[in-house]
Amino acid sequence: ASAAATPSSSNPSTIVVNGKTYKTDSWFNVPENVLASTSRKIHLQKDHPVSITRQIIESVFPRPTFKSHNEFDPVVSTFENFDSLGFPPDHPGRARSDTYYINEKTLLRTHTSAHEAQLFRASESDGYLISADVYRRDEVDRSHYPIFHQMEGARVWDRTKVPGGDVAAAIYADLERLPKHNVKVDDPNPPIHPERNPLQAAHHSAAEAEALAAHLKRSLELMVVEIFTRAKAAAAKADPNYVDEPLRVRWVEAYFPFTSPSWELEVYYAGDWLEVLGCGVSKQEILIDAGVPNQIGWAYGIGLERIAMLLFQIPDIRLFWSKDERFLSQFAGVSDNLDCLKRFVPFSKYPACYKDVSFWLRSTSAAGGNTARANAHDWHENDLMEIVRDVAGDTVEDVKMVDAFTHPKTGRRSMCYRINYRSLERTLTNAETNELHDAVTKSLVEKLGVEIR
Ligand code: FA5
Ligand code: MG
Repeated sequence: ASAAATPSSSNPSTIVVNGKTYKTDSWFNVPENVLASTSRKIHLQKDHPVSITRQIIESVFPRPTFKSHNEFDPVVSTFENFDSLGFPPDHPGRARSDTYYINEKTLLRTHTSAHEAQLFRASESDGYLISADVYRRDEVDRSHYPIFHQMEGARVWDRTKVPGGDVAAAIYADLERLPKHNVKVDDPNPPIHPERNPLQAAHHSAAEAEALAAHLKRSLELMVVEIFTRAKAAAAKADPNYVDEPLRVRWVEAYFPFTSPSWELEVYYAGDWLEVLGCGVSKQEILIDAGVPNQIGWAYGIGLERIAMLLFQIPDIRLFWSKDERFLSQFAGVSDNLDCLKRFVPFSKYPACYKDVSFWLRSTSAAGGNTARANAHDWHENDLMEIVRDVAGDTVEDVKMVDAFTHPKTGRRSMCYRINYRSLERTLTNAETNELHDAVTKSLVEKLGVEIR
């Protein structure tokens, strides 16, 4: 029910992802640069910081309890990505303004949770990990990119297989076997809240849900402790005067259609709380649908770039996609020896060049046809973000709205965005930046039908 950035007239009728061919239809909205990145697999590239981060987290969730799956294809069905997880039909995540569709029933996964049902069904181990590239139409800035990586983790217990049939006691016994840590954790809310974060009363006793919550939280706290211990060691090696700030983490209540109760874990970093993962007690319907009704368990989804940025002090998410040796060579040898981790040393930044673009949105009556037409009623900022990315690629550092107003007489809406052009690889010439900006402006007019002011 929303605008696609690409007019259907210019869409290819089939596309190829990782060697497989897919038919497109009017839902297709994947730009070339995003399609091209589906083959990069940087989470598996030796000595790449995303891959190193994956290895460190995997070490906290070891075999044989956890089995890793790192090669799942990014193309999944709407059923796998949404329906199997209980997303309602009108959930905003399904909109074409937020998600990359290949056709009406096929998309680039927006999260690793798309593979939960199949692995619960396979039931090969007591737990699993999935690391993979995920895709979202999103804003453009230092911490957001249309492709990033997640690691999913899940752990289950089978009621019929635990000693004495007391699954809560079995979970607490496993919790006792986990290491302890002495990091300060803020967790002010009760594990279960009747309205805000409810127990699945039809399926779990409060004692079971509390046992799962305690095991889940300790497991993820240990993961963060592992990351920060390594980050601190690397920082101290780089700077003998390094004074470490004590790690602070907190649990906040959250909502996901496929867990209840649910939480997010935040880490205090550079003066602010940063969300690093979402998690919760798996909805029992998913396990029942997967044919394992006797199992109960927890699941989490973590952003690997967010963790890698903390671990290596990497300031800009675009760097993960760089093929520049000044970036990649800094991590050489780490995949084979996680203890020789080094902090990232930024290379000099090239100058930024700011350009504004101001335009009127089309009035609603002028909008029509099947192509995307940005009128005030149907304006999706992500459409603009994607056009900027599509034209200017990684030479755009960020895009910010600097002004918006509605004309008091005509009712037309005007917007102004400021685009920061900066290459990670060289100084852009003024002529070059102007050319890019002209191309962005032209594309905004063509694809969104805006009128430049
Ligand atoms: C999810 O994607 C859920 N599937 C997580 C989950 C799994 C919950 C299992 C419960 C059980 P969310 O959209 O919040 O949730 O993303 C999870 C993490 O991915 C975030 O905490 C963040 O670390 C990372 N992330 C999300 N969006 C971006 C982005 N645009 N760029 C980089 N990292 C992101
Ligand atoms: Mg979130």
